[in-house]
Amino acid sequence: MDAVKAVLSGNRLALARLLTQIENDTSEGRTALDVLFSHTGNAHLIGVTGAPGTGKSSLVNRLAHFYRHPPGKAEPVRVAVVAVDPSSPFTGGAVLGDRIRMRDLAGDPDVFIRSMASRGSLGGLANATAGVVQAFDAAGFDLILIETVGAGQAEVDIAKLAHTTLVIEAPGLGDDIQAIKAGILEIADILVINKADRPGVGNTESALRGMLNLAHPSRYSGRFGNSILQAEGSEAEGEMWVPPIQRTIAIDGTGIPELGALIADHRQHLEDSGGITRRERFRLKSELENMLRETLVTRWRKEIPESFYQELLDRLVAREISPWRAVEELIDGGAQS
Ligand SMILES: Nc1nc2c(ncn2[C@@H]2O[C@H](COP(=O)(O)OP(=O)(O)OP(=O)(O)O)[C@@H](O)[C@H]2O)c(=O)[nH]1
Ligand SMILES: [Mg+2]
Repeated sequence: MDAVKAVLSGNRLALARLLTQIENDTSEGRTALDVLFSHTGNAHLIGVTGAPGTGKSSLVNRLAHFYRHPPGKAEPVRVAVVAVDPSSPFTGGAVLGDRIRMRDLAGDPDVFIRSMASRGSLGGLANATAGVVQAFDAAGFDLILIETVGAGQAEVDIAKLAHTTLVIEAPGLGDDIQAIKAGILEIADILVINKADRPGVGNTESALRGMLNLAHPSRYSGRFGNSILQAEGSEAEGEMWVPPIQRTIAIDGTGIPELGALIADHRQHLEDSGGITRRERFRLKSELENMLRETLVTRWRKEIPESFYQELLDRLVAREISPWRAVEELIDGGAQS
């Protein structure tokens, strides 16, 4: 396949075209991913998540710069950015963020930035994001930064997609404690307090430390770090990683080298502890399951006549049948038609 060859040899236009195919879930895109998959597994995937406006895009921009112009004698690496915005199909916020970044990183052939349009279900978006990440990985990008906004399932899905998850907080988002959800702490490998130039940064940091201690009372007994992965038994004792807290100011770059060093530390930790292998297995398992779920539902939905579905929904609303009964009838109905 010429398109695949072009992508593997670093052709940006071919890559851009492929990303569109993947996003639209075309058969061409799927075929390409089939071939490309054996070329993946080299990139370090970094999730960047947090509440709207905390400075995720600005930080991602700074980090991309840092990796392109590393301190000392370190070699620059190739960086891809995926901006996912499942919550706001209309604002075009992701696109605007792109333009800001484009201005800074424009013309660098080893940086590629892609915004994911919000369409279809969350599951569809997660699948498309996973596909885009695979394409970047196969195309030889060393680091892939994945930005998502919001608080909820999207963050959890990102944590499953990434090797290292950064959770971004900022001072002055109303009540400090309110802005910091325990759930989001659980997915964090590194906690970033951005906008450290703003008043209240000390309060935010102590609130975070308090939450960390509350969420993980057995902090030094091995139950710490990314607890989603731990819940799956994917991280064993002795792999303890205590999520560090780093202050940053994305507008002037303060704290970015330190953040870069923490990301490298986490990567090293995953490699030293063997956690990277377990994380990869868990990552691919959740990708597989998400895809399976999405595919089964889509396939089944095509087999069910819309009128039959609506009729059952009517009966459900009228309390004539229970949801469980409705599911059974829908599945049987699908089998009969
Ligand atoms: N004072 C200050 N402002 C910042 C800092 N980082 C980002 N900002 C500003 O905060 C605003 C939001 O920054 P973004 O980088 O777009 O934040 P975001 O989290 O990507 O926003 P969404 O993608 O919309 O959720 C912009 O006006 C930035 O210039 C910082 O460290 N200090
Ligand atoms: Mg943003």
